[in-house]
Amino acid sequence: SFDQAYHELLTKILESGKDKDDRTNTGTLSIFGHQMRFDLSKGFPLLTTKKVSFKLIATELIWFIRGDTNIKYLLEYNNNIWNEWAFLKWIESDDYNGPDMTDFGNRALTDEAFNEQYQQQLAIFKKKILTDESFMKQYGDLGNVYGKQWRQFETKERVTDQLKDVIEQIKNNPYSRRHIVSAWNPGEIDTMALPPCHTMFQFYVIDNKLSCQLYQRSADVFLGVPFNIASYSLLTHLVARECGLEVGEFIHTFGDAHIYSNHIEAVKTQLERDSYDAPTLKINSDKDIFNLEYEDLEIINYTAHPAIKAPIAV
Ligand code: DHF
Ligand code: TMP
Repeated sequence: SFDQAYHELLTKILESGKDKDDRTNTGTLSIFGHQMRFDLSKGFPLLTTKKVSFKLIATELIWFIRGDTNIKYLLEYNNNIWNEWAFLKWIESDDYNGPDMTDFGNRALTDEAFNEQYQQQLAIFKKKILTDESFMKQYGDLGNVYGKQWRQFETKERVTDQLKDVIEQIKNNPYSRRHIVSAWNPGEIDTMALPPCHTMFQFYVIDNKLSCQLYQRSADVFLGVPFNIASYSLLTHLVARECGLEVGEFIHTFGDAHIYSNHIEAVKTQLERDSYDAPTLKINSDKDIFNLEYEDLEIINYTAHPAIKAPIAV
């Protein structure tokens, strides 16, 4: 099953990962270099050993495809996965004059009184993003993150719509070895709330099937990776459909693959569970990839064990 490849990665990190300090001061077990393969003709790889929200994954992917970088779109779908990184820019700005929120991610976990203050400030922030347009434009934006790089990668000479170009190339020149989209724009890294973790991907066509390989430079294997697998699998489906191809494989290649120290117990709980059959994806529309909406997508026959909560390292 699809869960098996994921469980093998978790087990490998538990067994052979090295203790490694990290930017967030959480601490990780880490390995460098790993690959998983998912045959998309066998179902859709949404994990079944813990419930993963397809809605959060699909709305985030459509947000990238739209070239959007402002969390307002996500909040309208009640998708909160990027809030912390927009909030961080807000509290570090001169316009913020509420209570001190320095290192809120770590302090919220250890100081209950602080956590209450933080939840309150975050709620105020979200409300302002949704109701105050000029605030939203300034503080809802994460900088030149994925959506910007996929659709408007800027170099000195020109602005490139990489996603549109790669789709044209797949249609007209399927056997090319240059079907690449890069989110890593070295000159713009310092403008981003978080430098891209899924750094670049490549498409490949054989036997009328489209495959996709992602290079992920840094992977939070418990929280981020279940989203990343499903997100790129969905992207492969959407691009294949756009190009009149069947789906082949999604190949997930990693640089630093880590388990945060405060996720270890959650990982052990998940590893004790048996998988269910994978669900399938249904696309209920013939809109093109750039106009498709979340409401056009459907996951069917999804049975999964309950979600497992764990704190995210900011
Ligand atoms: N930072 C870190 N440390 N790890 C990440 O995986 C990560 N991912 C980002 C941004 N920054 C990150 C964007 N993607 C969640 C999942 C993916 C994601 C951000 C957050 C997450 O918290 N998932 C939870 C619950 C989500 C919810 O229900 O709101 C989960 O249990 O899957
Ligand atoms: P880093 O920039 O210091 O590598 O931190 C980024 C963290 O976010 C790291 O734990 C990897 C994780 N991450 C994912 O695993 N998947 C994602 O899609 C994103 C955005 C982040």
